[in-house]
Amino acid sequence: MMQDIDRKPKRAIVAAVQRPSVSDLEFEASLTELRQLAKTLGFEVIGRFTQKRAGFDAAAYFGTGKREELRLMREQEAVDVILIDHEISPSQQFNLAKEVGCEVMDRSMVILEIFHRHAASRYARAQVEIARLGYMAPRLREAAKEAGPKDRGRSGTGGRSGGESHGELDRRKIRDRIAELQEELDGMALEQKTQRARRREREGLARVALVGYTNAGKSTLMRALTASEALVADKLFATLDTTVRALHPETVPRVLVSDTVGFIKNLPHGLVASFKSTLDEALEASLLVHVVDASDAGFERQLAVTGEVLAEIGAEDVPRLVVFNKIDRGGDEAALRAKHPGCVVMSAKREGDVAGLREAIVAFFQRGLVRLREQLGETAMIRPRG
Ligand SMILES: Nc1nc2c(ncn2[C@@H]2O[C@H](COP(=O)(O)OP(=O)(O)OP(=O)(O)O)[C@@H](O)[C@H]2O)c(=O)[nH]1
Ligand SMILES: [Mg+2]
Repeated sequence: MMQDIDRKPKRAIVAAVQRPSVSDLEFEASLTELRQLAKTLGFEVIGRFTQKRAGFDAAAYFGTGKREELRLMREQEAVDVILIDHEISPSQQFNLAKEVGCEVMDRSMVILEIFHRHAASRYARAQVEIARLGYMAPRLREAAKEAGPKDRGRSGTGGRSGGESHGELDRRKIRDRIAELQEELDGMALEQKTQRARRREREGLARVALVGYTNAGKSTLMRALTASEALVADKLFATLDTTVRALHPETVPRVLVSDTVGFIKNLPHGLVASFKSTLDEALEASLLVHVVDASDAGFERQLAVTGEVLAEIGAEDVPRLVVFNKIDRGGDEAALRAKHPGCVVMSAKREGDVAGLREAIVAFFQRGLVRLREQLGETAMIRPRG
């Protein structure tokens, strides 16, 4: 799709239809986020294009007149790619690209592309490939439909039987590839499960997972809490694989911390499944540390999105500690404390604050130990949830 990393950056514009139900604030926050996503992909965002409309145009997302305007803008500004801040249908995407005359990517495709570039492990790569193939399949169908019956006459290679079109062949190939990848993933998942069980036996059950919106500072906290080298970057979706390390210096009980993939609104469907398995690790935690970027104007929305995803993956009952991070950059500490009793307000850049968070985590598990000693007499272990 986009292998031209070495060439000069693609000139992109962010574009969206604002429906009446969406407030200006919400609309702008979402567009800003799309800009950040584009930046993460190395695009140069040179402008924006928006329309207020009762709904999306069924044929091509923007209304007829607006499409013409967009075509002119594309010409004048030498735009390479238009980024749409919604998930649009394959035919809307196809029609819009044809009319405007350049590549059109929707929000899902942008996110998938970032995941594709950042996936490092075999496991993450296979998950992202499945999601991408699932996204591409209906779009290839759309292109094949457009190519029409001419397509049937062309000679192909490989096991193509008589009357099968390229579109059908591609679809079959995609299905086979997805099945193959799924099998590979199942194997790896089993392996990971065994590893986790072994670790549980060896290390006990004091487990905490850092979860939250992308770029909230989870990996930064992971580094600070465990003195490890987690990848920290001012990029969206820097972390795709779950990593696990012990709290440092060591504590009683020994507490394992895992860093996890970040969340975002309108996560492509295919990726929700990937999240589920990547987050299995987190689901086994006895405590979720929900990290929120308090300095972000849209933090309330990020808080809500994370809550929704956690519910979707079945983690709503795991005890949760809400951490408002990046308070050194802004945010109203008093208001946060009043609205979210029991929360931690901090900066990952301040040693004292990190120590405070560490104490809060240890205290949680020590309370668990005391409770369990009372229940069981001597065999002191932290009880897994459920
Ligand atoms: N000023 C300030 N910056 C912070 C703080 N915590 C993290 N950052 C910065 O925020 C950016 C994102 O941090 P990460 O730790 O990579 O965020 P993450 O939540 O792991 O992000 P993903 O892996 O993309 O989901 C980095 O540039 C950090 O240096 C903080 O408390 N204050
Ligand atoms: Mg990270």
